[in-house]
Amino acid sequence: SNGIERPKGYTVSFHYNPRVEDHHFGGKHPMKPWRLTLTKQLVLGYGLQFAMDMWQSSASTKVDLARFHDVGYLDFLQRVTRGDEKSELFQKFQFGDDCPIFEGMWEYCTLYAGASVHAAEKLVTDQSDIAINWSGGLHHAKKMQASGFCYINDIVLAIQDLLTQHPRVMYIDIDVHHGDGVEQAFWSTDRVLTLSYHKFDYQNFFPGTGALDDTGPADIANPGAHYSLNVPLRDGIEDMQYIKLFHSTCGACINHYDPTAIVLQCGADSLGGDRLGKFNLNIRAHGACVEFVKRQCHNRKLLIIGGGGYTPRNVARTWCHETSLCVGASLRDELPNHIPYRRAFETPVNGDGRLYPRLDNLPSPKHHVNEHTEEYLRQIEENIYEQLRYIKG
Ligand code: ZLM
Ligand code: CA
Ligand code: ZN
Repeated sequence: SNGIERPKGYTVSFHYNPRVEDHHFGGKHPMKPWRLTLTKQLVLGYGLQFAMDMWQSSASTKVDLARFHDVGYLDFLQRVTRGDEKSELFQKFQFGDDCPIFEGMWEYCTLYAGASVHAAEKLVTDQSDIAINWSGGLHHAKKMQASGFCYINDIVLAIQDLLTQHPRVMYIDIDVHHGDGVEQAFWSTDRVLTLSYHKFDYQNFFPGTGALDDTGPADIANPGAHYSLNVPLRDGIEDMQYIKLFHSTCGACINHYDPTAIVLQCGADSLGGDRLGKFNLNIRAHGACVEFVKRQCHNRKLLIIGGGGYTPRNVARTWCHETSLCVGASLRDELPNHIPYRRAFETPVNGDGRLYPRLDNLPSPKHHVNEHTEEYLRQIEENIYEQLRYIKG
């Protein structure tokens, strides 16, 4: 088994359905479910399946999805076909270039949601301590609105399941975009604390929400006021800065809020060289966040989900690395020889057949000038500590 063993003292489960990866958003759309094929090939190539419970999850039913989503919206999502782009409901539910109608869309949505719900169920029934679904993490979807490549909010559904057993769930989001759909869904409860790290540039970077002082509707009658925390960043943040900021702010939040379950959205568009992202992170820095959260979870359940990530070979590298962190294995830098899509990783510009090429100084798509001063980062830290004073411990 390649020297990969099951972790001692805890169980990791991997939730996946291969049918999810065959869907296409069409033409040049940046979201490529095929990145999940690459991820799986690396995970299997390194033998990580021997360290986890591997589950083939089934599709969510409409009844499952209706625990969060509007039934009229679900009916449309299920029935709409290409050619309906001119319809009134297409407009109403905010479909468009970001969220196109494509063949098999309903199956795609129910499969990625099904895997998150199944993962949450394994945690709730104590069959698993860390559950992974790389096909989920679609954090922008709203109750009755598609948004930012997301149609169904699998994260909200999974958190709802965790809430049946857990008094406090913390949601952490390291995708380069703001986790607005999850934040909004739990705006009025103090049983979910959301914390998103993202590039923020109002009107110039999607979705434009998640400023430092966006902490939920500050209504004295709202128990959820102050339970949405945001870390707005600029372009080009680097490994050490991000890790330091993540450790201090996320660590303080976990200590203070003391959740019994944590959901970590691991969007890989915060890596350097991402087609849409603006940060300069390397794979190990992104992974350091996962490792840090895992280390806080000796007596907590942990749900690990995917999200964005638009340079498929690096998405696959990162999520394979993070799977290895979950099971406590270390992987060699030289990629396995016999993986089906080895060519996608092989040329110098594709990372030279290595698992951990440097991503922060790539000429393509582009290097981002670092706009973060130490003073800016210090102010964010202070602000987060200040906001924790409004949150019950
Ligand atoms: N136009 N095609 C992150 C979601 C980011 C909104 C600007 C659409 C794109 C992008 C789509 C082929 C997550 C916006 C963009 C063009 C209004 C966004 C289709 C290129 C293409 O070539 C493209 C025809 C498309 C979309 C770029 N869209 C880049 N950024 C964002 C949404 C999702 O990672 O957080 C979680 C999975 N949308 O900026 C526009 C304002 C629509
Ligand atoms: Ca984020
Ligand atoms: Zn994103």
